[in-house]
Amino acid sequence: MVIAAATSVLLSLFLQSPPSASQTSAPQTPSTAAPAEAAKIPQIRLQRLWTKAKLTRPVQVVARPDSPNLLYAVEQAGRVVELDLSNAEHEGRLVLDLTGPVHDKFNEQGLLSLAFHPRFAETRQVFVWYTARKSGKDPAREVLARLTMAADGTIDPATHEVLLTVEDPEWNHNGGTVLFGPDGMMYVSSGDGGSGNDPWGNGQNTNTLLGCIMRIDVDRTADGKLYAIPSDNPFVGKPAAKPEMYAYGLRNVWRMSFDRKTGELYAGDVGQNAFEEIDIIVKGGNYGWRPREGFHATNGVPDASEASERFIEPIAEYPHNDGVSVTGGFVYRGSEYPSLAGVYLYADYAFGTFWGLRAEGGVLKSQPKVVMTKRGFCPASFGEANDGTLFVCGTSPGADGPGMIFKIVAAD
Ligand SMILES: [Ca+2]
Ligand SMILES: [Ca+2]
Repeated sequence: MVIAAATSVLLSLFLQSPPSASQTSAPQTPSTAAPAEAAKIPQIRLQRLWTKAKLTRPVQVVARPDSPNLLYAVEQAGRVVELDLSNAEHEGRLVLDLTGPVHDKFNEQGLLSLAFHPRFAETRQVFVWYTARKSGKDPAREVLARLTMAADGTIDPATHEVLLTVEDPEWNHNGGTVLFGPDGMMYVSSGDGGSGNDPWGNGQNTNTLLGCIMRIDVDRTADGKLYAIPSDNPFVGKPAAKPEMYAYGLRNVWRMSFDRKTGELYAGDVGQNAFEEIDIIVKGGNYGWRPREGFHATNGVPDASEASERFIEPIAEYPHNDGVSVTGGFVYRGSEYPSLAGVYLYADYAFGTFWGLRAEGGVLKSQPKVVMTKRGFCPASFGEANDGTLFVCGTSPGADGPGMIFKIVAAD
């Protein structure tokens, strides 16, 4: 999936003895800690759901906006499985098989994300982001597509309409999350194209849709496309820039989410060989890749020795002693666990370490704290129910084991 390293390297990582909690140091950041009470971050534990559901490589779990109980597991190969929160015995129901157009030959390829339209009850629209193979005149690419859910809850692949494609030179770094913001716009994260160390310079190139976060309006059409560009997008009318672009300088934002209380967009940007980072994405922001990785200059790139006004620094990072592939999560806004309120949870896909932090206005208020470690579990994605309950899905043991979904529970 979103591993920075090749699978063989990942396997060697699993064979190393994992770092102990005492070795897991908090990132060095210039922020000062908030008062102790505000800074408290509880430990969490995971409560397994749907043990009878057979899931293969679930990479996302998404709530349906018009239902309190229906969740959808996105399987990387291209299937979507409906699960009912009111039925612990639920075995899951296959509602979409998109394995035809989806290409998932390599680890980071496949059906990567799904989003329901914010007015889903009215539109019945769902959106997907996936990798597609080179075919005829079509290059290898990422595809953003729209489908329509039928009254019986299934999605006919024949309703598939392609909104946007991004040509992609390599199998790795394909983004990507598709989701809607509080402004009703769609946001999509892409990867820098792939290989290693961004050999094409896509991260700093505003004239490609690789290495960025896009923002589009899927409720309008314009210029012969099935979407429109919001007039206040930061690169509208600028030379040598894509008007879809909202923020750039990103290596591979695998998972991102909006804080439903503050409207802030949190993104986990997967690092190269040294640091994983959490960013708060703002309009027009340049997040530094490839000159910077986490809070650090990268080797061999001029003019990157210190942060400049060109770059927005992350709010948190962790070094590759502590993990190698960040899975961005959610800010907890549910009511069931008041101690978790306002905590942003995220994890490392390879190490199974979970952290919590608190931030306000783009500034870190509580240093990241390890809130749980589940070795051998690969947390691919977090998910959020309509009531703010958080979930995490992934595979265990290793990347090819059975797929599992857990509810996140505050342990203290
Ligand atoms: Ca790629
Ligand atoms: Ca960065």
